[in-house]
Amino acid sequence: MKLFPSLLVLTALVLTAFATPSAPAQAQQAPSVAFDWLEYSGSDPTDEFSTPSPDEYRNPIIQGFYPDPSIVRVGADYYLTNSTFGYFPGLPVFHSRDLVSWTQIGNAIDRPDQLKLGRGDMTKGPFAPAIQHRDDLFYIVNTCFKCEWNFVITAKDPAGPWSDPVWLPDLGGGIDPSIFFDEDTGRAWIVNNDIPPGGERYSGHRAIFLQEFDAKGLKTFGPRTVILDAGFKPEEKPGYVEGPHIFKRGDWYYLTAAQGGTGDGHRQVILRSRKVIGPYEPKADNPVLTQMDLPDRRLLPVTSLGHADFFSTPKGDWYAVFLGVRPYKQGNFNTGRETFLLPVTWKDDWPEILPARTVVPLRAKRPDLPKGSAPVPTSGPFTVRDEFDGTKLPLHYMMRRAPAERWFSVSGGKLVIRGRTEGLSTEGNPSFLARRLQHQQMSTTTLMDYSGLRRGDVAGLAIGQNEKFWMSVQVERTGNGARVTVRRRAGATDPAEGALLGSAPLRAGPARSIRLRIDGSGPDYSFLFAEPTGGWRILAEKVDGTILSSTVAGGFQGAVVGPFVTDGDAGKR
Ligand code: 6LW
Repeated sequence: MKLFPSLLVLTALVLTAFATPSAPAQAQQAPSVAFDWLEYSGSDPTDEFSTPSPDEYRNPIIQGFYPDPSIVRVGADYYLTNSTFGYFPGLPVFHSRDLVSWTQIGNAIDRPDQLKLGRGDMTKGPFAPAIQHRDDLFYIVNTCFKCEWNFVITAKDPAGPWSDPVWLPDLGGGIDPSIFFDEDTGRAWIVNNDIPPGGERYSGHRAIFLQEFDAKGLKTFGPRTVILDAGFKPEEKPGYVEGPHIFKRGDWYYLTAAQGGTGDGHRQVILRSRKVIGPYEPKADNPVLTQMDLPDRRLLPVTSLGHADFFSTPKGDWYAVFLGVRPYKQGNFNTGRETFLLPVTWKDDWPEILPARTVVPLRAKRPDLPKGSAPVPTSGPFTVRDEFDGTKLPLHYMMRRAPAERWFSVSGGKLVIRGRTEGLSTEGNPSFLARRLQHQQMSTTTLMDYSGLRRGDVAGLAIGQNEKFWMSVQVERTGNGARVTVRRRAGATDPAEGALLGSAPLRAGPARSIRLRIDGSGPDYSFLFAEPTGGWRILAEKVDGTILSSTVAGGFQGAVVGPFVTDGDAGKR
């Protein structure tokens, strides 16, 4: 464990880190708090029977809020990206060579001016991205929901930098665009979801459109054609057909899409045609992937499977990545929608991922690929300790919405966060840096030096879904001392500073360091602290954490946990 620097060194460090021409005065005023390390440790009730043998892997392959996976193979390398909505940086890019160990190599949206994430609703932002590669160039097509809508970005190196967006106005108000490069014709196409011509015949009625794409000029052209109206069995009025991808195998073009919305009714369907523009004939026993046909009341369920992307290895083995959800109680899940992998088998030129009424396997045979490793685990029980060495924040940290100024630095083995009047309940960009919750049982701990806090300022550890649903354990500077508190906001009617669930005075004295801890187990959360000379003390326990599930908090995100600092000046936290 590292020791904190003296106050003098810390002040110098903060002034250097934030000495920008535009904000020198503010930098001297604002509370700055140093976090020495952050340790995240997690496990799941399924670990015992999902522990893979050496020739197996474990599902999900990327746990936590990593929804809508899209994957591309370039030679022996696989790249995968996910949705991030209102979080910044956005669109993580992962690399793997064995499809089991995944390493995040970048974020495709990592410059605040790339997308206008704005204020407000955290679901605003990049929806389901689709990654592709052609002629030494990587492409991501995506919808920035509520910004300027559909766009394409490109990069020579998937780790970045990625270009600024080029908008694709022809794609209309639809979502989930995806590029298909047709090897045989040299032509490129974009498929996406949109309201059908003539409007919805029922609520959630959507269609899949196809339009040709100029991959050099980065624009779509020619007619935009409906290739799937409503989805599989239109007579049953399926809702929200979305996440379409086209791929080719032999002489068949396959169109695959999710339908039923992204909740429990989510499922994957597949169709095929001899021509890219159709007509597409559906597989008779669709859906090709679902858990809807299993009993509702089952132990440790996985639900909502869908949004699949199909691909093959160099040897011709086929796989699909897709999203799934692991509820702990009554459909509540705090871990968001996660990335799964399963092999695809073929019969009569139709793919099968999971036979009907089959529970998604939490362990399966490893792909026949050289075994790799990842420095930061993404699956199974694990502990990740971020020491904040070097000058860069680990790639897995995010903040709410894009920053207008720089308010943190990594230096001297510490993460220093400058508090601003944006707090955990504002619809802007609070000084809160968080990593995803990846397990049903977890413990997150940090060591914090709060000597930079002034009266009214607050700093600590928070876990949340959005500005209306969060919980925290924190130090609050009072007139003549400091106290450690637990607060919780369970909706817009709760006070912006959160309802007080627990409080303890902190001992006076020169030591201003404290360890803070949040433990979660399914819906139950505990909040603890430890002063330098004492052991852990529980401030609040069995706190209802179902507010971290999107079934309560709304939206499509999963929970995130990490350090925050709020400037008490404006009383706006
Ligand atoms: C995404 C859609 C979906 O655009 O949910 O589950 C939406 N699938 O395809 C938000 O992630």
